[in-house]
Amino acid sequence: MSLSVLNSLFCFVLVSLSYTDMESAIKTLVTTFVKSSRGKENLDSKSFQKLVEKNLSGVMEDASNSSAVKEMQRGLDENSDGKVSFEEYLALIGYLANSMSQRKTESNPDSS
Ligand SMILES: [Ca+2]
Repeated sequence: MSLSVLNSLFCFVLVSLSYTDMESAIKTLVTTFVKSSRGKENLDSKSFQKLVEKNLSGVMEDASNSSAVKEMQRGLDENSDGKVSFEEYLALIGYLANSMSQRKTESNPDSS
């Protein structure tokens, strides 16, 4: 698939008025980051703490423990700039998605 085809598909996604569950989930991931960073490219420590506490307390035990969240932020900070970029944030989402899918597999041994 050429880049121009991908671009026109992506434009279609952006103007679509109704989303599937998966599209809504992706949109939520993006808007949550953009809102938390107030449109900037990176989340500072405080914004990251708020994002985690407000949005991930159902899947992360330590979501409201500020030193645990800080430790996690250090683990995500690939370029060591003390901030969380969109890519670093996606690494956290990927990690959470992966552990959710592992839990699902464990609780559903017949499906293997
Ligand atoms: Ca960083």
